Order: sequence, then structure tokens, then C-alpha cells
Amino acid sequence: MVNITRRATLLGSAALAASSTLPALPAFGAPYVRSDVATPEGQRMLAIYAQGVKLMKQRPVTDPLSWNFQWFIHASPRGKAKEISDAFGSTQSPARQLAEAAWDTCQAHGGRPVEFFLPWHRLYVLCLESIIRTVTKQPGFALPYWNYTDPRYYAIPVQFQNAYRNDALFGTLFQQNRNVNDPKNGYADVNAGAPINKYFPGSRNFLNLNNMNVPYYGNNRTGFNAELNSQLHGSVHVYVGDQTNMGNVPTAAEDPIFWLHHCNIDRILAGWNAAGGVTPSWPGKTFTFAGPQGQSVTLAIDNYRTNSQLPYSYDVLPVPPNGPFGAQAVASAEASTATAKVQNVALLQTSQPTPNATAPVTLGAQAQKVELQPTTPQNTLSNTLKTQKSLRAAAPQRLLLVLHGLHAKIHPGITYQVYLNLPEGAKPEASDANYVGIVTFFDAVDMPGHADHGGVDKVFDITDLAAKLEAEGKNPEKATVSLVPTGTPAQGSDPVITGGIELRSE
Ligand SMILES: [Cu+2]
Repeated sequence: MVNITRRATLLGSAALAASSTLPALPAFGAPYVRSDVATPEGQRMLAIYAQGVKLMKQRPVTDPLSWNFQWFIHASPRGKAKEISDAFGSTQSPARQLAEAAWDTCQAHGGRPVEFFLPWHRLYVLCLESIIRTVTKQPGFALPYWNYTDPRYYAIPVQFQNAYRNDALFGTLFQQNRNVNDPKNGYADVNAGAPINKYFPGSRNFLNLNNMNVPYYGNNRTGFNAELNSQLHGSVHVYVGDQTNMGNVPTAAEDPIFWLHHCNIDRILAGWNAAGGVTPSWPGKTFTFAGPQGQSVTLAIDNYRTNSQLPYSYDVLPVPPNGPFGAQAVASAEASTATAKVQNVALLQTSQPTPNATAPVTLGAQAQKVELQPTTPQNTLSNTLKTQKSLRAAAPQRLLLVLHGLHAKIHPGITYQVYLNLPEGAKPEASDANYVGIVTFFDAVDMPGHADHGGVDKVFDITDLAAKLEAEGKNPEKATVSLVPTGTPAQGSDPVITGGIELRSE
């Protein structure tokens, strides 16, 4: 079944942007199913993928069907202007026009709006998949996904590892610069097949689906989309590769594992939608990519917003760990984001050296505990939780922990673990009950050719955690946030939370 709107979009954009010599465009094909790479069908698809990657790598960067052209759509490693002039010189061509329009357009990174993270990557993956079909002449190809939250698959699939580096077919999936064993900083030997979360037991196991429990899509900082971006998604990036590979935006999409990672992120979105989560509509919002014939395609994200609109489905969809959302939960979460604009209040924050500015929190090699001060004498943590409860009955509110403007000059090479109200003298490793989440620097480092964006906000919805601690009588009068490094930050990285930390009601 062909979606008329989608076909019209493709044809329309091709007519506008590509030369008239291009053949008629196929749509993205009949409905097809994406499989777990560990299944027999997924393995069959992985072989086609490897063949496609190899063929794409043989094409020059000036060819929109080449590997590097696709990579540079995510981010141009040395800056867009330089990559374009190095690739095309002064030659004008449709491919150059497409590079001008599409390179370095990854959404969420380099200071761009986080709200388009999931829709943009959905379309990016869809276009790559269609290109693999073209170059391999396998119209039935469907990209397999890496199901890394399943305990059986904590390691990258074996065909990406050392074991296959000299394999005639799968060797092209190997990438030398993935993480090597470094227990001090929490890195596992990825190419040897170690679980990427090897040094993160208990609640600190970042390979979990907890982000799916957030029942609202959110805005540029908050909600399912932003939390999935900064937590599960960012963690997989930095625990597969370092700042020359998956761990850094400019180089991430060079690694063939990138696409199986993002296929899984897209599957999590589809699972969240199936559980009742609602992706907002952005009428008229489009992004430009290289289509199946290397032509420019401009796709409207609203045409790929719900599961029933997609040309593909997944063999299995994940569900939120706390179960699907009731219609009421979704409605109230939606209402909460709608009222956030008017009811958005800072309740507690790091001290204010000047009005309206919170003190930066400098991050280093030592764990630190930051005390949050009530913004009014009434805003103690327990008062906040009580008010929160009564407010929630009338107008639903969420309690958010916000790290304002996380930033590093270069990649620090480590992450921080965040805890709320860690008891005095408690070992963080033994304090699962107080665990909030992980802070990665995947999208918090300045990129070549981008202005300093002053960092990104990291937001954790702690509504349930704080309520649980309160019910158990474990919230002290003073709210504290502990930041525990997983190792020593790289020299010159200077990680900092530029705008301090806040507990907000939204
Ligand atoms: Cu990514």
C-alpha cells in the first residue's frame, strides 16, 4: 500500500530539487518488517547490509549514495564549509546542492532543537535503508536493529567485532577505534565482544528502557524524546566508541554500528507510540536527505508520525517497563506539558550569586554533592512534594531535575552518575534507591564549524523517584544532588554545568 501523500512529497521534492534526468522515484516500497539482528531474518539482512556498506564505501564522497556522503549528513567532521570545498572544489552540481542542503543537519546536536531528535533520525535511517536497497539491488532489504537492552545482546553483534575484521563480507563493519578495556574510566573492550555496560551494574546499567516510562513527548529539554536522547541513546554512543568514533557527534555516523543503534532507537519510539505515547504534530516541518537514487528528497515529519503511517514495522516492539500508559495518564501528561508554560517554577536551585543566575557547577575527577536552596522559604523539598501532590490532583505537574547548560571544551571521555539525596556516607554504588540517571557528553561538546552553543540542558523527570523517597521517609530537609564521575575527565575538557542545577515543577 502506497501512501499517496508520501509519494506526492517525494515526487514533488524531486521535481524541485533534482535534475530532470533522474529516473522516476520509487516510494519506500511495500510494507516491510525490520528484524532483531540476532534472529535468522536479521542475520540475513545483516549480510545484505554489509554488502551495501562495502559498495557505498567504494563510491566517492561527491556521490550521494556513498558512505561518507551519508555520514556527513549527520555531521561534517571538520565543519560543513571545509568538507564541501574539499569534496567539490568549485564544481557546481546537484550533488553539491544536496550537500549544501543536507550535510551537518543532525537534529539535537550542535545546539539544534532537541525536539526533532526522534523524527529526524527516523527519516535519516529510512533513507539509508533505501540506499542500501539501491546499491545492493535488494528491494526487499530491511535494516536490522541491535537490541542492546536485552541482556543477551549487551555486546555489539559479532560481525562487527575483531573476530570478523578480515572477513571478506563482514570485515567492512569493523571499526578499529571503538573503546578498549579501561576499567578505571568504565570502558569495556568493545571489539573483543565485551558487554558495553560491563562496569555498570545494578541501577547504573544504562542499557535499560526506563526512558520509555516518561508518558509525554516533551519539548526542547524535557520528556521522553529528550531523556531518551541524552540517556540511553547517548550512553550507547559513548560506551561503544571514543571521541574519534561513536562517542562524538562529528564522527559517530562513520561507524556501521551507528545505523543498527538508530534503528533500535526508532523501534523504541514505535514501541512508545504503541504503548499510548503521542508524538506531537509539526505541520509543514520538513528535512532534506539523499533519497534511494541519490536525489534530493524533502520529507515532512508529520507523514511519519504514527506507526500506521510508516512503510515498515518491527518484528517485536518494546514496552515501557512500568507498562503501557492508560489513556488518562497520557491525557494528563499532555495537559502537563501544555500548562508547563504558565506553571513552570524553579523550586530549589544551586545558590544565586546574582539575581536570576545560578552558580555554575564545575565537574571534576571527584564525586561531589551539591546542596539545593529553596527559592522561597516554603520551597523545601518535602513541602514541594506535598504541594506537588495536591497540585497534581488539580493540574498535573511533573518534578524535574534540570542541569542547565552542560558543556565541555573537548570530550571528557567519562560520564557522571546522578543521585538524589544520597544518605551521608553512603556508597553511591550501593544506593540504587537514590539513582537518578546518567550524564553523557555526547552532544555537549562544541562541534567544528558551529558556534559555541553554551551547552545543553539535561533534564530528568524525577516525579516518581522523589515521591517514592518521600513515601519511605528518605527525603532529608535539604535536597542534594550528587554527581559521581566514572573516571578522570580528559585534560582540557573542563566539564561544567554552566547554569547550575534546579529542581523545577513543570
Ligand atoms: Cu545517535
